[in-house]
Amino acid sequence: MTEHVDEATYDRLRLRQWQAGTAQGFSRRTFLALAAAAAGGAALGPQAASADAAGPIVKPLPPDLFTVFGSNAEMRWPAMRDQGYLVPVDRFFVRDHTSTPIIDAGTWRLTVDGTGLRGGPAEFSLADLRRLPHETAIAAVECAGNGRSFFTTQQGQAVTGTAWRLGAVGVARWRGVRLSTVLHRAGLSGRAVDVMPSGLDPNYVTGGVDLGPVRRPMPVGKALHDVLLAYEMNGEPLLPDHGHPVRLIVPHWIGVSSIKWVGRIEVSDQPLFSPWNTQFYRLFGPGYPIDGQPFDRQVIKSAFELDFGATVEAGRTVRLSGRSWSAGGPIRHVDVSTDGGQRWRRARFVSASPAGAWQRWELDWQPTEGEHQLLARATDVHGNTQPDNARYNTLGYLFDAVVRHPVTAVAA
Ligand SMILES: Nc1nc2c(c(=O)[nH]1)N[C@H]1C(S)=C(S)[C@@H](COP(=O)(O)O)O[C@H]1N2
Ligand SMILES: [Mo]
Repeated sequence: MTEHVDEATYDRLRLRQWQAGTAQGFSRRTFLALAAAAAGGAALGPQAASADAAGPIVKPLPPDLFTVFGSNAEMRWPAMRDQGYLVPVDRFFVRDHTSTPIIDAGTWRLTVDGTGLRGGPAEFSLADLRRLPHETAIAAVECAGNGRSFFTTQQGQAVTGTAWRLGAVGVARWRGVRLSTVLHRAGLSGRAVDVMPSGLDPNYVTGGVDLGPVRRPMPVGKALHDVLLAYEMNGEPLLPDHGHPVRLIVPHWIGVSSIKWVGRIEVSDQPLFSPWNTQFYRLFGPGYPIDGQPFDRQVIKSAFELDFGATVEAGRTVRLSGRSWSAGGPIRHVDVSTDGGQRWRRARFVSASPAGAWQRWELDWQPTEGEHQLLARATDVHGNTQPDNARYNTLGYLFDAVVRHPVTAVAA
């Protein structure tokens, strides 16, 4: 069966194929026509989707747990302070391109079709999937734009898209069937190259153009390697907002790969493209190729379990806590500064991280009265570490730099 090529090789190859105009599904010509149309009208960009007045997200979004941006809601980090390893579903971030659909699990079907199958389309009901061997995996889902607002507030750079702080990430225990099991049942052929799941949520319309259902391809090697078709999150059926009845979980890849409300999976013997790996989710900007640099993997980040601008008590020991995570591998160590980056101390790990999805840590601190800047810098087992500055790209993806976190210590 096809080997699991590394993402860099896959991305380089797809960029060349895209530039050569050999794109199935969404051609470079369509892309250029759209870009020209958009130049005369509304700006292109994921933020352009209008938020539905009826409320695009179904679950409650209490202000102590979430900051809401239209059809997106980020978790407020203090909500994790007294929690265990997993993010409870009531505070897990939501990112909808349009709105959460309500899907009847009884009539839902998954269609698998395309030139990468030996025969015709295959259909699966939820009961069919539940009868197949199941697996559980603890994995993070993180939006590629998590941390985007710091390009502006910390680096003074203009970016478009939802102004996330650091709460567009969550770790959960997912249960479902391996995508490889379903693809083999559907008659996967040895000629299959790409696999593209699409969602059943409303089509994404931006700049007056209907871009169709949210969908994004991956190489067959990744699809067979570690991808799950999940129907449970933290031991319960998925909530509507998180993809009920079935979503993909694509470990280590940017959140948009983990298609929610999956209804169709196209398997192709040709490279596939969609707006979500061409006009969005590419790195554009000075120093990147004109057509954008494709990418799939997340980077490395850290967050304090504290609000930005939080108030703490001066003169007493404050237990700082936080989490760090890297798509490159488990975290090896985390260094924390409480004085704007002059002196650094190593944080102590809170329990092991068997799943490797993220690492909890803490550090005691005795603040003096006044304003302080907290910083946390993680390093993973492969030596990936957080830089002082994230590499600029106009859509504001992959912010990996150390974030400056202001707090005020006041006398009791
Ligand atoms: N069908 C569909 N799948 C989707 C999306 C969407 O809008 N529609 N959003 C994607 C993006 S950009 C992210 S970051 C994750 C968010 O998953 P969550 O809402 O469960 O946290 O879902 C992804 N899957
Ligand atoms: Mo995302």
